[in-house]
Amino acid sequence: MRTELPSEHIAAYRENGFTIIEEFLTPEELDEWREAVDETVTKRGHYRPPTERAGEDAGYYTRVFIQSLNMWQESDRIKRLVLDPRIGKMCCDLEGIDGIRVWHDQALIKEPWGNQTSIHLDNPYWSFSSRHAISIWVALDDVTVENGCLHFLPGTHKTATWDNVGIGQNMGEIFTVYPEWAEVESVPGPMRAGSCSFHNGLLAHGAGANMTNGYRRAMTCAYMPDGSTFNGQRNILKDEQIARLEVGDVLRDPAQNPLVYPAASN
Ligand SMILES: O=C(O)CCC(=O)C(=O)O
Ligand SMILES: [Fe+2]
Repeated sequence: MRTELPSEHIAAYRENGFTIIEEFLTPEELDEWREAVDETVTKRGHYRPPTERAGEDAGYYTRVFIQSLNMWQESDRIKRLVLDPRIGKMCCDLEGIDGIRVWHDQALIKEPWGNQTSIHLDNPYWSFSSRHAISIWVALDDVTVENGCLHFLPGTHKTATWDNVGIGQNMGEIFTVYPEWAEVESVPGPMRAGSCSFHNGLLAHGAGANMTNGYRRAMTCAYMPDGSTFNGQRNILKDEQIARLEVGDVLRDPAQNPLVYPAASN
């Protein structure tokens, strides 16, 4: 795993809100990430044959990607990957913070001919509000402009607020809230399998449609700065968790938001 972060990378990340690390995983590590993700997505029944998919409700969102959430909670293999303190340290160094926890992991698999991921912000959906939320996005396949690579709107994390528009079917819906961003030149992030990107939780980003007959598999994890507090939004929290939380409580349940770095006792 390529964990060193030259200071230019850190500076560019803070300026642009994202950075790409080529050849992040070794070929052996890439095999493990692919197998661990495929194993859990298959076990959950999230992969379905195209013939089966074709017959069901062709809702737009089910055709954006297969989304498999918080796989670390049921797979020790995935847990080892997304709770790797080396990744946690990279997140902390990029964001200039001392500690980080998991918010949620997610496999995001664009199926052949999958719809686009419209431009959006991540953190306004989540149950904590922080300018230092950060996600890793690991390419498990070669990701190209043709099969739906990410596109970033550099610098938008600096002016983003928590005003949100849902991820709708219109690529540019977010510009109704942030009209000034419509002028920003987007940067595509094609990557070889095993490379990764990090992006800030308030950076505007999206992905193109998958215009190919192959899968575009990515494994992602969103991380939350240690000490973040509940903002009252449900997002992925369950009823019993919401019932125990008051707005302002620190989110530190190790079964939901384990500490990744520094790797301590939670
Ligand atoms: O993979 C995609 O299409 C979108 C990914 C994304 O929005 C994210 O990782 O925050
Ligand atoms: Fe996102």
